[in-house]
Amino acid sequence: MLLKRLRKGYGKKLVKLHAWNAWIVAVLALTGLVLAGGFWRMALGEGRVWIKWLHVAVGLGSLIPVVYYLLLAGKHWKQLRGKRWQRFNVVVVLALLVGWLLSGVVLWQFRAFGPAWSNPALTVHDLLTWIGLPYIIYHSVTRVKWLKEQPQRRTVKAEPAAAADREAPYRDYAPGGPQPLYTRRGFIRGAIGAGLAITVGPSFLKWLGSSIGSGIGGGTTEEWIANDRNSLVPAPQPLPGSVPPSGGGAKGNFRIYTVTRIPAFSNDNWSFVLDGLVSNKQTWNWESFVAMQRKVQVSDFHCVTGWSVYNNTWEGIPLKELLKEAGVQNGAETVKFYSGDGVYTDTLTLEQAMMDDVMVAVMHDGKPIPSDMGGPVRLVVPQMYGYKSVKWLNRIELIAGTHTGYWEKRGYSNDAWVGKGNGFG
Ligand SMILES: Nc1nc2c(c(=O)[nH]1)N[C@H]1C(S)=C(S)[C@@H](COP(=O)(O)O)O[C@H]1N2
Ligand SMILES: [Mo]
Repeated sequence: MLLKRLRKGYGKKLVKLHAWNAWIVAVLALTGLVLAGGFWRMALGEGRVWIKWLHVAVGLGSLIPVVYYLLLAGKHWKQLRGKRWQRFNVVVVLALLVGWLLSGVVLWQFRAFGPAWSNPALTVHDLLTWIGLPYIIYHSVTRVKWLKEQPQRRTVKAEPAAAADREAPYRDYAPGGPQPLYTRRGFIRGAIGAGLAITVGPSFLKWLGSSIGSGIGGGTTEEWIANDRNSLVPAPQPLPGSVPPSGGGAKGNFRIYTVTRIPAFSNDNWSFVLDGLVSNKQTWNWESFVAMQRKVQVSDFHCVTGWSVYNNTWEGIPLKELLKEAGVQNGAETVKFYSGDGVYTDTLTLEQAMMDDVMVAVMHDGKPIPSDMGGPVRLVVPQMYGYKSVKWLNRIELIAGTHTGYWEKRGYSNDAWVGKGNGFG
């Protein structure tokens, strides 16, 4: 029987399994943190897409040890009779792996599932990481051999110690529960636990606050201007549809993404250019730009990494109107958008650019768009994934032929429609 064969040499197998699992979790943790960390968006560029595939592949691969363990689990479980702490540990690790795997599959196939699935999947994936990673770090650090051994036993020669260590994965901390705090080991574990709580805790609470809370912070327009790195004057005066926001206030939070440092602008160095294959090339300064007629619209915003912000009230100039004013010439095929960060670009076809809801936005929920969200001016393309919504927009050029945008160059699909994909974008 398969099971019987599996169980032969089962002790060694469990040790190996444990080691494999540790490596898988380590790789997933590292790649996952790189993918989530804003810093790496700048530093990695194309490498980020490879890391994403590595993360997905290893993540899918984690199914193997899980299934393998489940085949051996019966025997292991019996062996752990009475060892509540160890049984608890097994259940936690299994639950983490399965939870990460399921939510990860949804995030990987975000287009097939759509935002209604990918939003909760991302929350679950994050939550498991916030709980699971510190748990696993604690688990592995406190199990390092020297922590487990009594001071006098640490003098034992290398050979037997190594042999004893092989039993480590299923030796208990202490029968029946964790060590009391007043022993040396208990104290060190407690210290490590506290250290983790102190380092991870604040970011966790921040994340928790932002997942539960809605919208970006409160405050008045004056406060925003005073605190923002873009000090452009005069501030745009919101239309009635913006104050109060006709969408009722955004639900959810933007994760701030940038591939450069966040650029800062002032009246002196900011301009907006519309050029290329148009009859009236134009350059605006801030004063003339805020003087243009704006509109208000409510829309949802979706990112390919799984998060969405619903009911955004954007106020700005419909791109359609700008293009009409400019007089698009025959031969223009693509609308190319430049970010004032000097690096990021993206495109829409002329036809896509003429959609009613594509907006050159200057206000969000009745306030000037803060610099980290792409202010003073950002593009908003509600029907497409967020990477089309170029932040710090300062130039629109009409070109013949095509151009490949920043993320498209790095593996993202040029087709960014939300909810129209085939699942393999
Ligand atoms: N200039 C610039 N624009 C950008 C990006 C960027 O990194 N740089 N990221 C894009 C992506 S992938 C998304 S999801 C949204 C995120 O907008 P937010 O940072 O306001 O949340 O901006 C898009 N526009
Ligand atoms: Mo995105």
